[in-house]
Amino acid sequence: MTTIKNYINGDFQNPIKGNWIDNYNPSNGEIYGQLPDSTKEDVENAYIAAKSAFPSWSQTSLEERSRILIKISELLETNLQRFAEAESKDNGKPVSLAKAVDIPRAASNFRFFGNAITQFASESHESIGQQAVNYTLRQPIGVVGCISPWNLPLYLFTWKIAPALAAGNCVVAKPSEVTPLTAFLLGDICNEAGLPKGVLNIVHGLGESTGQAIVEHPDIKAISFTGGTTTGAHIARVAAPMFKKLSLELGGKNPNIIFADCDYEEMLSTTVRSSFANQGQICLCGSRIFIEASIYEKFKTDFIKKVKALKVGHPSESDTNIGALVSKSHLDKVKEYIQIAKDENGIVLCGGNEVKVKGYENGYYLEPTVIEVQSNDCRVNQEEIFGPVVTMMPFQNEDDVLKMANKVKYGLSATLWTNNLKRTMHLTNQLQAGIVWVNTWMLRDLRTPFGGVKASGVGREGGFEALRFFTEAKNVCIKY
Ligand code: TXE
Repeated sequence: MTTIKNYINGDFQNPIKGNWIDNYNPSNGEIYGQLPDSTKEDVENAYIAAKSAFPSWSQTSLEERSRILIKISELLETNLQRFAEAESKDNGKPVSLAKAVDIPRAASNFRFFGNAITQFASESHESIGQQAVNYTLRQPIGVVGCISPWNLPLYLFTWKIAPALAAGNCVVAKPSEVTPLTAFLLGDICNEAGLPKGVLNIVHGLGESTGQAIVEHPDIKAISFTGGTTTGAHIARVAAPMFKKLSLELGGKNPNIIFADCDYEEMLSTTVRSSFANQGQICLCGSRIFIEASIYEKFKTDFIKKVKALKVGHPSESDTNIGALVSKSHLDKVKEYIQIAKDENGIVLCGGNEVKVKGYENGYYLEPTVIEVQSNDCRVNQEEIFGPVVTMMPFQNEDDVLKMANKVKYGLSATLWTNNLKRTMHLTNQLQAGIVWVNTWMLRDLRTPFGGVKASGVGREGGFEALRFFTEAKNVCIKY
């Protein structure tokens, strides 16, 4: 059994009240360990450690901060296999995916912000004729809270922690209680890299107790959250009256718009990936596919053939394309949406069934599922399913598809397949999203702003946007 502990002030600690939560392995449905059911007392201890470490860390030179963050990055790379296996065991994703994406990106997050902080500058303004000069200080906030979800556990956990630390803050962080393992393993890496005690503190537990305690803590001045829209709205209600800085990266229901003039084979292979990568548990997945009517039947035939060739299997198998969903409750939620689609006259073109993987019959496996829908207004086109399920329907022209793409409460990302420049400029300008990919998907440059509009959240992560979020700007005006 793997016992996960809180990482507070550089040490591993049991929850003060002595309560624990079972930790499941999605690939076989078995309990493989436990994690702390931390309370506000544990959060207070983490806050005290962070507060004590802040004066020194905030005055640590940029070169030293950079050195330590890059060292963490290097240690994650050295421990790639161990972290990838841990991530897969906790989340159900294929080890191959964790090795290729999750852990390398966690390492990149630390390396990127270890470098970015040495280039992060602010501006000055000379008040001509006033004998005055202004300069802007961008000072660290103090103790900040980072709360992350279960779909890309270490990837998203470090996407918040790295800029927070780089900017000179100290952190109280909570990973999802569903996937705590790699966050737990990160503690040793931080100690080995020489991160001073108390600069990063990781408290495990449930959202409504441990997470809530972080959000409502009066002296944790900023909250960076990634997770569901409902939870994001709740956090905003708690934090807003406390005037905390908030970064909310929430859900998505992203359109994948395919015109007949696209590079067809590139589009087809990428669309399989954008539909089912990570079992469809990425808020950036293109879960609503819109195909120009002239190629609709051809696409339907070709796409279904490729989807049927995907292998649902144990995450440890090198040829597994689709691993286990993250939990029994999530599997049931996704299955419920497939039933809703049928009730709304959707046609399940392929998939839709649970899979019993030999030897792992209690694991949470589901076939990749494609549903042909009659209207964009149906529930499976309006609500986030967050599983290996996509819908598809034809469109007649640009105006038709733009209306449908934007007619949803979310606005995170969009994908557009066309070689027509005028169409590209028009649609990318009009799509209601924070990220628009043209003739690609999930191509990420960490310098770019990351986040959504509407119900997909508030604020942007990435690049200098993240460093601005984790600092307070102060204008100093000197008359001479
Ligand atoms: O979210 P939850 P999940 C979205 C994705 C999906 C969801 C999946 O689209 O909707 O997140 O993640 C903690 N106070 N994105 O189900 O339940 C909880 O313990 C404080 C969008 O995990 O919101 C966990 O650590 N914290 C994103 C975290 O919040 C609370 C990418 C998320 O849990 C809390 C990834 C509370 N009251 C997923 N309740 C993007 N846009 O990048 C829960 N938590």
